[in-house]
Amino acid sequence: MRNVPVLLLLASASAFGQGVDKSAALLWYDKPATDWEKEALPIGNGRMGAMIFGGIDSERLQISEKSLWTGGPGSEGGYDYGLPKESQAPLMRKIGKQLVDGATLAPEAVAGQLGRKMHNYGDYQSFGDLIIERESATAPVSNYRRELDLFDGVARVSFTQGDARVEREYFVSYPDQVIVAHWTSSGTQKLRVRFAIPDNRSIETRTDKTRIRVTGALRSNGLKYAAILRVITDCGSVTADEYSLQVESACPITFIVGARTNYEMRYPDYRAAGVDPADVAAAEVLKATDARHAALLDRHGADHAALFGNVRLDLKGAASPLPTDQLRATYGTGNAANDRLLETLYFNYGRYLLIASSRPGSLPANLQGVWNDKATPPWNADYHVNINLQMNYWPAESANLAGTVGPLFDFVEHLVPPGRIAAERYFGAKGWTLFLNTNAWGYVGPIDWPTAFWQPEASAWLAQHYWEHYLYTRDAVFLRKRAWPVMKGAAEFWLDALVTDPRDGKLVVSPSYSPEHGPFTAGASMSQQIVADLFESSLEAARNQGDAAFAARLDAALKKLDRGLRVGGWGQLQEWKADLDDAKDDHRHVSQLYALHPGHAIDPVSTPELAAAARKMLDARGDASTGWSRAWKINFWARLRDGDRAHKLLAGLLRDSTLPNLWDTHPPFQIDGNFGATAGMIEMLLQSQNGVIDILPALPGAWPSGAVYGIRARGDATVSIEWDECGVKWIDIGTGHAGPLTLHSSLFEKDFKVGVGKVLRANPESGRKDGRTTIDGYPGGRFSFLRPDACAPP
Ligand code: FUC
Repeated sequence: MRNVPVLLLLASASAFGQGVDKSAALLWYDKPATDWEKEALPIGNGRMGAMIFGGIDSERLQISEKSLWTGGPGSEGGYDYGLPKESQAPLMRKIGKQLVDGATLAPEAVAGQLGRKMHNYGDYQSFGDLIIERESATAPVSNYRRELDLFDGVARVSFTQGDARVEREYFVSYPDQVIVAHWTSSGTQKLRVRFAIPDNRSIETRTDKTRIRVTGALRSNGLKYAAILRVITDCGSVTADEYSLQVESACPITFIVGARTNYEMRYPDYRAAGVDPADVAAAEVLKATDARHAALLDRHGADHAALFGNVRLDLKGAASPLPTDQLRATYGTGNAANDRLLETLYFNYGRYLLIASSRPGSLPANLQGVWNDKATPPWNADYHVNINLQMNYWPAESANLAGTVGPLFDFVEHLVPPGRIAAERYFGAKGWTLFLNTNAWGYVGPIDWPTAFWQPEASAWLAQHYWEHYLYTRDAVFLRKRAWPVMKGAAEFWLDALVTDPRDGKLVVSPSYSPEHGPFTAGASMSQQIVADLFESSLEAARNQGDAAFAARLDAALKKLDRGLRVGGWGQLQEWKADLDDAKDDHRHVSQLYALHPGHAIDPVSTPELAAAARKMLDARGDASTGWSRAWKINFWARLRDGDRAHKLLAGLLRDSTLPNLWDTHPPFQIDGNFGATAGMIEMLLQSQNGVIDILPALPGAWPSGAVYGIRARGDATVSIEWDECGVKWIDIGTGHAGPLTLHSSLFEKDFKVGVGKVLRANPESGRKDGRTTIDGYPGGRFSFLRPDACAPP
């Protein structure tokens, strides 16, 4: 077979990141936002967030800073991290005994004994608003446009009024740690700018020439905050009164905002000793002022592109003249190319949102990412760890955004010291754990909401994120220094806390509760599956770390562990150890499918009966649900290799659980669904959970041709795929480590060409029926595979 010219290979590879259809990375609207939740557009740098309304005469930048939380240490009446003084272990054992032999307890009965009233738990706060008002003009406004450019990480507002063309730009810089607004107009701008700060804190405002400085402390806990604004313009004048600045200028006007608190993510006091947040913010604003707008924009653009530009998805959507709210409102009404545009945009938005809400140096993305406009947001805008925080980070590895995962690991590690006390006080166990939800203040105890207070498997589930990071990166230093201690602590906890089930002598979790559903029992499926997952990965990690004694303990426990995988009377994957499932129940949690996703014990190839039972359960629960639940189901169906059904769930999410600004709604707005769906779309295109890199495992009919570049597979591989109506036509794998990688694709079932480095040749293994081929990866390795024939669809 003749060699295919090298050029072919490069032609595909060079398309990466080039010639991208801008409309798939642009949210845009033809009117200002009036509703924070549904319409305003989010920008952020992980630590700070701002919502842009795009008002014509009055612009509102609603600002958040991740650490501004009420409650916690310093609160009146004290704070105990959810930890009782007395040991609850005897009570726990008593309740465990009440659950033997298949007995059940109502959640209310358990919460009445083990629940704990939230005391100074606190809420994530709005930092305040920056209000910029202009002297209003009477001429009518035309050509209004408000947009969010996902490629640049910049929001823009523009319009024409009379002779004046007005252009405004907004971004939050990670390298410079400031919010930047840049206003230009072809006429003179007369503006007044001020902060509007919520009244649950002390507020001291000082103005000085071109600067406003607001400082104070939350009444709740004394946490100090500071916001500083600097206005820069090269001509005209800036004057200050008591609370605001007046600007009159025919030159561009730049607004630079710094916002800080004296929070430090460190148990138990959570305060940065000796740090005045006003000094930190002032230094940041000063540095940014010296840098000027163009340099700030450049640095921000380069920083954002270094993450966002790693991946490109092309579903062959068509550029549309419709603004994003109308594109969404008309989704699914017959224009397939528009639908694919929205799907691609939604995928890009998920990646954008993670970059904007999770960067090293601050808390992880909470229930609302980093954006919040309330003093008492839904669920405190906290960290729920029975699905929500985990879901936030599902796309971090696969969507090539490993640079966003650091805050999760910093957060989890800081929970270990109080988590050790929780393990000891509640269970009399070693290791560490926490329950259903946590805050910025190391809350590790249960709360008292009967149907949502119990999930001691949270530490095990979070520890799996460390293992996954290792699988994706093969970073041995990370495994040794960060992953292993956290995993070992979580595994130690369950080695101590598991009990023997007299029914069959197996090790079970008891009391055990399937998230937010059903009664308390011993050995609910999800509990068992999470512990099994943790023990298996910890066993591998222990061997890798040469910890033979611990490996032996895990090995012994695994042999006796109930795996939580049972097929019940109507063919369903059971939620509990006893067959209690109601086929008519459509509860949003389908926790018993943890083993299908994010776990990997259920797999249509190696465990077809369990996969069929999972399908049965999903069919019974139905496709309609709340935002994050639909997002999880995209992942489930992708893992079942049913691309059309996964797509149906995605379509339902876009139609029924997505707001005009493309935020996921539970309702209310909850960002996990954005992230879960982005991860699910990758699961449709690439999977690697069971030792095989599976190319297009669940491609839906709705995506007949397309391409994805730069997504990640376990084994430290970066994967690009192009496909058309005849199937896969090109695969490119970049490898980061030495070692074999097994690939699966329909491409390998027929003759194909392979290029290692730069040379393409016919592959000796061509035509393998099982569609598998193996490559020997190496650092900096590059392997390409090409279908030799052009596509001639019937
Ligand atoms: C979990 C879910 C709820 C909600 C809450 C924030 O407890 O069961 O539906 O999403 O998190």
